[in-house]
Amino acid sequence: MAEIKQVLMPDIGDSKDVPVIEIMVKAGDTVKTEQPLLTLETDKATMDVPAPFDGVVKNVSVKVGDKVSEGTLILSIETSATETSAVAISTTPPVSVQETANPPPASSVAVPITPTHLPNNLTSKVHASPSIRHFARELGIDLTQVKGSGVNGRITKNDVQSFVKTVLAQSQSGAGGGGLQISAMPVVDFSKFGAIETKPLSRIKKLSGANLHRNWVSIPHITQHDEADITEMETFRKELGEEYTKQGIKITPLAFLLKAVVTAMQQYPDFNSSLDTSGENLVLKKYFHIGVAVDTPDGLMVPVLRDVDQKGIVQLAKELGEISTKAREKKLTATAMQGGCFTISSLGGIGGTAFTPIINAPEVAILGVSKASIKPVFKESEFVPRLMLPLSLSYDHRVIDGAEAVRFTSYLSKVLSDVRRLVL
Ligand code: CAO
Repeated sequence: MAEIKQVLMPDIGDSKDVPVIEIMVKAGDTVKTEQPLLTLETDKATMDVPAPFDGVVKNVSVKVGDKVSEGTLILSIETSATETSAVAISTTPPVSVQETANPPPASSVAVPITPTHLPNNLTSKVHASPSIRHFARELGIDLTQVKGSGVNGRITKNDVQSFVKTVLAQSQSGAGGGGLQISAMPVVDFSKFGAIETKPLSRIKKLSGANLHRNWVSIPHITQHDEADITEMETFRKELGEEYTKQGIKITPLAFLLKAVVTAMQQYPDFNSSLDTSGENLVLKKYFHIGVAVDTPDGLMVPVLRDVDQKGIVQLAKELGEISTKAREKKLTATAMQGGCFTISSLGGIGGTAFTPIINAPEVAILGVSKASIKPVFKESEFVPRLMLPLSLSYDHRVIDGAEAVRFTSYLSKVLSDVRRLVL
């Protein structure tokens, strides 16, 4: 049969009129033996008063700020039939809680108070009960980071839970991640300084933004700049252009770049790899699918050209035209953007002298291309005008060393300077 039992304050040594600083239960709560009911604070320690047995709290007789001494009624608990019979044998008179230092007689069901001693000088910035400290330890929370909302800045369970929620929300919103401690962006009311208008980001920008951010913060990027003398390549390209324009194929420097990049990847196979999930092995790919960044009105898209090693310049130029049109008309399928080994981002049709492209993970490198321009180059004792193409190779420094990167760009530059090498 269920029975209602009173829980009284036990002997707490010399301390009298000890303030209750936190109450963890309320009427109706089911409690288990040793579950903390409330916390007291003497001038030397904070103590949790645990439940002496399982049951349901019927009534809490104290409130935060009340002062309790030995014998004060704390609360009453309704025990279940099984519990009652077990307790009945061992309890006379009403159940009380006692300190560990003063073990209860065998016939009692007394449960020890669990004290945490404060430093002698009371300079500890953290005010939290043992149960809260235990809770925080389980979650790996450093309590010095948590702001207490209880009496005298005491940290409550709610404070710890709110702290965890805030940290999670920050990492999900991209404010940090992977253990990075990044302070939140300042919130600025721009309208205080002048007229403004709010324009939502496109769906593509939102999706690619999250990936770009992840790649930027999680990959140690280095960008190697170089330039290639494409004077002869350009003469050849123009000759081809005259021939193929009639067939509706536009041959831009990018078709040559695709082919030259693959030749360099064959020479330096680490550029055609990805780190496996353990981060301890490289997965080397034997195929050559190259992604091309395409600027569309809705944002950047990266369709992938398959088996570039098996295709000629004209075929690549044709496919380039097709995929960029599809991208701009939003007709690309998800599959068309998968499986890339390396990416080329060409801004050469627009301008610029160099930039630092962001690696398209899990690839390990990306080639940025800026606008070719005629420059004086010192050759055989005189300056001659040459068409120079700026190259910016960003690479994952966990996989590729600086020396290998500059060997890659030097090789690429050599191939572009003499495109006959593409057929070797
Ligand atoms: N130097 C000088 N001229 C160049 C050049 C270069 N590196 N690359 C292209 N050009 C020329 C082309 O020959 C063409 O000239 P003509 O019309 O006189 O023949 C003109 O610039 C325009 O070329 P294009 O841009 O139409 O073609 P492309 O093959 O070079 O590029 C594509 C195709 C889809 C990659 C490009 O249109 C594009 O979208 N680029 C932007 C990519 C991007 O946004 N990257 C940024 C990623 S980081 O945010």
